[in-house]
Amino acid sequence: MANTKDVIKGEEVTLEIQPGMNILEVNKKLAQKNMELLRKHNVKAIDIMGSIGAGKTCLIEKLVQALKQKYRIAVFKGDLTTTIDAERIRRHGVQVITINTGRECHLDANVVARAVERISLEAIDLLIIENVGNLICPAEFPLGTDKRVVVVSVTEGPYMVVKHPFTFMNADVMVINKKDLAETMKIDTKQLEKQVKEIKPDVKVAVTNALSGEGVEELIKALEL
Ligand SMILES: Nc1nc2c(ncn2[C@@H]2O[C@H](COP(=O)(O)OP(=O)(O)OP(=O)(O)O)[C@@H](O)[C@H]2O)c(=O)[nH]1
Ligand SMILES: [Mg+2]
Repeated sequence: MANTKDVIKGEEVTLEIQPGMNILEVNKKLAQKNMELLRKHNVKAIDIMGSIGAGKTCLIEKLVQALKQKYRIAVFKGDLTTTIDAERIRRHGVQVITINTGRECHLDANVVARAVERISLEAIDLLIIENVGNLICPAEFPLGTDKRVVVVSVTEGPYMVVKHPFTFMNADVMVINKKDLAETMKIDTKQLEKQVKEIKPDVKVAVTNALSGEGVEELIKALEL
């Protein structure tokens, strides 16, 4: 079970917002501060976004397994109320902090700053953040990471890219996951790749099976890790 120190509850979180301040602007400033702090300590950080069940946690497990010899890793896991994913990731021997957001459908730079206070930045080189499962809300709230990843799975159908352009405009890497189910779902991953490149020409794309680990090396390259 998680130590209570490893769980941050949504109700503890307060954003210091003055009347008239724009919440997105405040978040941007806090994200900048997070980025400066992480860079000062040479910690690379990655924000992993994507819809519910797209395979974010499975991919993080595979990334941790592949990278834990090379980097000292910590993971922040955003979830409404549970610590289920945190337990899954913790099995791989890395420090995990759960950020329970309550009713919020995304993490923000403020809660991430709170979580950063609970880890020793001297003791890590890589911070992986699993955002709350949602393809829309997290995009508007940068956290101060070096890279932003959007995970989609072929089981979400053929239109998730064209229907959510704003999410992909903010992404450095798109993962098309569950490639083992592409044929059954009649999804052409090349078509999804073409669509995302029309929205964000420099986005990198990795096509993965997060259960077998196929494509994870491609993802690691796309993340420049
Ligand atoms: N067939 C197949 N199943 C997968 C793959 N990746 C993940 N799954 C399954 O999809 C389900 C959801 O995977 P998770 O990793 O929990 O997804 P998630 O995005 O973290 O979900 P939330 O945190 O709830 O938003 C699980 O049952 C996984 O076993 C894949 O590449 N292929
Ligand atoms: Mg998850």
